[in-house]
Amino acid sequence: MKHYLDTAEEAARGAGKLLRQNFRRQQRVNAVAAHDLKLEIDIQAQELITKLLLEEFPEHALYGEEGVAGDQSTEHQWIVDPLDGTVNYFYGIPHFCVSIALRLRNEIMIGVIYDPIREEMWSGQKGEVPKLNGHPVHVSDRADLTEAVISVGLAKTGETINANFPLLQEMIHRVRKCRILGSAALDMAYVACGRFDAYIEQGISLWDIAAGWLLVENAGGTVDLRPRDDMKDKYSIVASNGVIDLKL
Ligand code: LIP
Repeated sequence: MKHYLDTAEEAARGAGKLLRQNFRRQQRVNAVAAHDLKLEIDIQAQELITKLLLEEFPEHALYGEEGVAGDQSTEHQWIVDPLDGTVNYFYGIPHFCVSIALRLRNEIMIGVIYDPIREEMWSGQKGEVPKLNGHPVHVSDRADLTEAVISVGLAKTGETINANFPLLQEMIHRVRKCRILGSAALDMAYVACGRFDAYIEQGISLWDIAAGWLLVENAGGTVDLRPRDDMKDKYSIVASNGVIDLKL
């Protein structure tokens, strides 16, 4: 597992360096939607990660936001979001990351999230306390909802905004603060190290939260992930420190 983790960190650093070097430069936009953008650099970052991981592990497969590589039925599948927080990146907002997870059969075994601007690397393997830049992290122990700071994601379509907005309206009166920062993977990393007490979002993709799922659970928190019947390949997620009751 250690070799998988080291290689995942190396791939995250490589993609992170590419994103940092091109940050706040002219970006090639491949697709525009009302609440989302697709950038060429998303694809370049995923190509770099795919090269670094599948050259080291040719028998593995990769499932990413920008496409798949290898036989998806194989036991080892890397789940990758090469640039989580794409809209932040395009607008020069320094809140985005690289997210890499390894699924073995049906279990997430490795999780790495790298913020190349703050140079923060969260990494962990199943059964071990995850680390932030080499230091063990743990979820917060805040149980009182009125004192909580939570993150709410609105996702990226009119449909998902309509699904998430009532939750935001409800929670904003129950907690101290709600934050909408635009990167699910960093939201999960922030729950894992106790910066947020919880993160909720409807209509999220597996690549946005797979690495964070492992980090939050191994840092003492809980993750409730449910497939959405009404949205293809989308999930609803409630990630928390495990002691707070969001009363959802
Ligand atoms: C983003 C997620 C975020 C969500 C955004 C978008 P992307 O992922 O991390 O939580 O609210 O709509 O889905 O598209 O930047 O990889």
